[in-house]
Amino acid sequence: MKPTYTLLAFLGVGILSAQTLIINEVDADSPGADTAEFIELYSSTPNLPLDGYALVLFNGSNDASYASYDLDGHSTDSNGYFVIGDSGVIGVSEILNSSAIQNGPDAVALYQANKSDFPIKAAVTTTNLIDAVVYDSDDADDTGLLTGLGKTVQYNENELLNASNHSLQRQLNDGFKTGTPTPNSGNQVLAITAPKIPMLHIHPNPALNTIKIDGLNNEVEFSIFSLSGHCVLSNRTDGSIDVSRLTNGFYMLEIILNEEVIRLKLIKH
Ligand SMILES: [Ca+2]
Ligand SMILES: [Ca+2]
Ligand SMILES: [Ca+2]
Ligand SMILES: [Ca+2]
Repeated sequence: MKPTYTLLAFLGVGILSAQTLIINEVDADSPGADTAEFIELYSSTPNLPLDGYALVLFNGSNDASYASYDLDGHSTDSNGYFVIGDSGVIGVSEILNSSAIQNGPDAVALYQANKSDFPIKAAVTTTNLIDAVVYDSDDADDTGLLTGLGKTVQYNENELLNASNHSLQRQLNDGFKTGTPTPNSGNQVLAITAPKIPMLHIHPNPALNTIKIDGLNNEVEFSIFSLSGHCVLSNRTDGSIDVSRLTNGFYMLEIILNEEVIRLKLIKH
């Protein structure tokens, strides 16, 4: 029966190496006095017990913890979701304490650990780290949090200038995008991608007539797409683009650089 053992060994490796529990959505800034904040976890296995896991909130100002929660006794639901948040949030299973979720630059991290391992002001660490999200609301990247949690991308909850009504939602490609919150249910498939290569910047943005692309050293192909996905402008550029003919609104500027597609949000006004 050697083939069976080989198959089982293969499946075993697959199951062990797959990430079974992730941070799926973060809503740190909610309307008014921030009383609808939440963090959503997701397990590919339904009803996954959360014994042995702890959720830790890190403060970007000192790269140390400001709150931690033991998840023992909880489990994800039949769809794989678990929500910790304010009392009015749909599907909430664990209520946040008064320190709530800071609006960034801060981080949310999931550990195989106990709350007692992370007293207030415990330093960021990758030891026993399962998943982490570093986020902000129009703030500069916090290298202390990113490095301390082994991450390279910080996500902006205010990416579409609506942080209080949007949450950060994990997408299939593993990045986060912003949209109307979906606590305890599947994330939206969202069209606007947060810039993943931070060395390219558009200015001015919002733009009136001409935009300049900082960080571009050679001529590249570009396309500008409307929110509905229509290409409204396409050409080559060495750094400036005339956008005066675009109607006001949100666009996505797509640049092909070194065979990589870079997407940047553009607002025309
Ligand atoms: Ca929000
Ligand atoms: Ca910091
Ligand atoms: Ca908040
Ligand atoms: Ca969700």
